[in-house]
Amino acid sequence: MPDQACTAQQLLSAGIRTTNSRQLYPTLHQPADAGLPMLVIENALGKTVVALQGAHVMSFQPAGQPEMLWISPKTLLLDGTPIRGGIPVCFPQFSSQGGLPKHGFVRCKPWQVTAQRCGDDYALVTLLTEDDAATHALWSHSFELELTVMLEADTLDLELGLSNTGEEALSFTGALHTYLQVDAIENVRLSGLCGTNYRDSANGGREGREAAEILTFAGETDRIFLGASRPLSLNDGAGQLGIAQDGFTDVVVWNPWADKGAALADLPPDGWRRMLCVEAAVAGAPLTVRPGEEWYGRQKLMAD
Ligand code: TA6
Repeated sequence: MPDQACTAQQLLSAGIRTTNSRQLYPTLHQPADAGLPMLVIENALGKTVVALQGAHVMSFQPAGQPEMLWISPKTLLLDGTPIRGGIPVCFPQFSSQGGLPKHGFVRCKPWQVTAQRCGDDYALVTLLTEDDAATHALWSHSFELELTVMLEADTLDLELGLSNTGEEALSFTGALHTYLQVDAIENVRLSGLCGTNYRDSANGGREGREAAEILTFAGETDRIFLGASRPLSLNDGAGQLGIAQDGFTDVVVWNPWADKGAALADLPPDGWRRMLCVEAAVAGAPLTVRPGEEWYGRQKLMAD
């Protein structure tokens, strides 16, 4: 079927619907919480869920396979509060690399749905956020930021698009801060980063070059792999996931491990054992987008 906007009937058969987080995640609310609006794509290809707050992908479950993303059972789905897990969109600042709120401000902002499309072998939704009075109070630039979430057979394809709609050049860092669900972190093997230079955020920003053919995990890990562009493969003993990216300059790999994990109020005591963040990022150095120009970054998760 050619690429096209869906009619209401086609949306229904493509399994695209809106709901409230209270229906999907009843345990992640206090009794008085109103819940957050969520978009669900659920059809023969599998399932993905996207919160309108932050265009935050909550779930990716290919047909016949387990859930690929990890959501903390202690996160609260509350207006204006970052969600722990899934795929936070971090923009226009990665982590604490500047004076903005950590990981920028779009992860707590409401986004609007601008497109819903489907074909025989895909279904997608596009969400948009842009500058407003609240963002101008923090950051002077005018921008449009779009995330397209496309479900295909065994694959989730995320494309982040930035337009500079202002009169001045803007510089940004950011990430798709993907929390992958793993069986047990001690059994995880991640390949594709050998020979890549990194900055070790868990070690005062010390620089090094990755010598291991396969990364394994035995303690806190928080590394920015600079200029990493090869596809990655993650194996946790229970399954395998391919991870590819484009446009993003770096890969960030993060697990807080037990001590730092215990300091995070929205992580359960053993939460750190069940997750690994493999992030498509612009974190080594900011990128600049001139007035009227655009930038695109993509991360693809491919289940075997
Ligand atoms: O991407 C890694 C990182 O910057 C870590 O240093 C860690 O702080 C993590 O993100 C989570 O950040 P958050 O603000 O969501 O707790």
